[in-house]
Amino acid sequence: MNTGYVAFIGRPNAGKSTLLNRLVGQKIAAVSDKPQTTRFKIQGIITRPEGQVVFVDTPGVHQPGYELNRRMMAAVQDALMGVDLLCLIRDASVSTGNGDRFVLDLVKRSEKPALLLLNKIDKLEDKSKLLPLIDWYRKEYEWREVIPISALKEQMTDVVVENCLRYLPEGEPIFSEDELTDQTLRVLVSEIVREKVLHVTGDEIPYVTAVVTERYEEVREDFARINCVIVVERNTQKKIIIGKGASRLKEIGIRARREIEALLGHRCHLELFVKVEEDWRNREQLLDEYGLSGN
Ligand SMILES: Nc1nc2c(ncn2[C@@H]2O[C@H](COP(=O)(O)OP(=O)(O)OP(=O)(O)O)[C@@H](O)[C@H]2O)c(=O)[nH]1
Ligand SMILES: [Mg+2]
Repeated sequence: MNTGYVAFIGRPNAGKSTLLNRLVGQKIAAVSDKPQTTRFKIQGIITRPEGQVVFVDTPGVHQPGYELNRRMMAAVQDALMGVDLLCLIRDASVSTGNGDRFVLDLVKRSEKPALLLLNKIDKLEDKSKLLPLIDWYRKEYEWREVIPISALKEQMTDVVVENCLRYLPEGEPIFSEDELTDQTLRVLVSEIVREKVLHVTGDEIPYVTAVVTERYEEVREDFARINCVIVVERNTQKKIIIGKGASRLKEIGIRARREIEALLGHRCHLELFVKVEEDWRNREQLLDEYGLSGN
């Protein structure tokens, strides 16, 4: 049986986390149409009779501006080093840019076996547009396979699993069969809240928001009390998140609670606070506290 680690790497918004969630069959990574949604490594595990694959979702590759971003890129490097196989995930519906060259160079430098996954093919009316893209990438690296997929529509995702299993080394399973992720409930909860913040707010907020689960208490077997803190950098941003008459914060709370309850399989009380921490993205101690350690 084959077993091992497979890292997803690519530019922001390529669909890495969408694919992770689809393959595992459960929402474990936040997804949004805003870039830099993922901030740390997230493992998703699938176990089949033929073997076990531990997928490692990573932050989208970008130029670091803050200490937070530097740590996000350290997490990418860490994943590159620590896995048996890479999947470069490329949004096939956008044209090639410097960012793609940069990601490709990371793969080349790793010298690891890699699959090229051309994602979002559901957006391509004319599938022959894939051919020049495949040509371009084939000239640059010896891909074990090139697979056009749609993570969103779950097209060809089984083929991804088959091929990962094929190219992983022989070995015994690392995790037990019922384990789906390495993420704790607290982190899953805070990521659900952060995702809802991204969905409900506009373009400025994504980069300046962190969410921490400060209290998680199973009051009864079928009821939990949860407090999350939404951290922003300025008072104006706090106002945006709270909204008129707290309408936006309520909306975030309703959407997050719905998903948290589905995850837990029972009801919960979710309380949200918004807190201002100036320049938190550059403060090492706060980043450590928020679980953004970079490895
Ligand atoms: N049409 C289409 N949209 C997709 C597909 N896969 C992902 N998306 C969308 O692309 C956006 C980004 O998806 P994510 O999964 O968050 O992308 P990511 O690569 O994890 O992004 P970062 O975490 O920022 O690096 C979301 O709006 C997804 O719904 C796909 O196959 N087809
Ligand atoms: Mg992501």
